[in-house]
Amino acid sequence: MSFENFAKKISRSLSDVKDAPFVKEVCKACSNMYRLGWDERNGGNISYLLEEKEVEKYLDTEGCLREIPMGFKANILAGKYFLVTGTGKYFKNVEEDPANNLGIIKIAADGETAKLLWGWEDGGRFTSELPAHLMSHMSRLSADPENRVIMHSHPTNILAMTFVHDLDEREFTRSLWRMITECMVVFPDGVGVLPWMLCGNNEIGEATAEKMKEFRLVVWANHGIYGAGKTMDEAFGLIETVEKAAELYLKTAHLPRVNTITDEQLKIIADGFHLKAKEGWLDL
Ligand code: 2HA
Ligand code: ZN
Repeated sequence: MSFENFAKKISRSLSDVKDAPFVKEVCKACSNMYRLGWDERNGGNISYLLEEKEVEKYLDTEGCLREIPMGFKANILAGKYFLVTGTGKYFKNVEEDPANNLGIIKIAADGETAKLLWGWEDGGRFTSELPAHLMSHMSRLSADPENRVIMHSHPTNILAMTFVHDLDEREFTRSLWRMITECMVVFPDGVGVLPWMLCGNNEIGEATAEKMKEFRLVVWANHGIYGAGKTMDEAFGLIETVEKAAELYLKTAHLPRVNTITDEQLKIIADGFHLKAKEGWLDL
């Protein structure tokens, strides 16, 4: 830290960012996701859009520990702050060591450089999936200005389902909706599905962001899922619900189907909760 920044920190008596509620939320989410078996080794990543008024309680928002090129342009995010998990970092370790496993970045005015304000103290950098995250933030913000969280992970049953189910997103969603009555309530807008693609590059980022204009959930076949939300709970809860539905699908897919939730009943659920099922996705 430069003398100037140090002086500012003293004069404004900034609190320790490790105690910030947004850092604690990400730590807790990573631990929960690890315990649920969704994030083996370095699998999974989270990005959390922070407000300046939250960040400035803890950090000098004009400071910069390092500049890290992003390799893509995110102009409309210039000046925005994100708490992001690091590349190669294990979710199981985040809670005990947030300063090495997480980072807080500010997107520079050029829209293609990340200014590191805190974290990755061992010299690390943001997740390899930053393109998919920031491009998805741009898409979700255009659909919902209050969106703040993008979350990626590898839940076992969702992944397994992509090996045995048609990847048509209408059919995939309908199979999930039928598994738990709550599914229609939680994701009436459905689930987008991408075919297998190489991860960690701008191409899959662009494809994910295109789906995120329409969906808060995007399945990556044979890889995992992305969830978006206004809060950590919303993004987590969406993935959790799809994962449970996928588990039920796999537990019953090979058995004779004696009962089901019909399309008429799916419509009754949507109407009952004043929600609208994705246009044209119910056969009525
Ligand atoms: O960060 O999950 O998709 C590890 C991954 C890549
Ligand atoms: Zn992944």
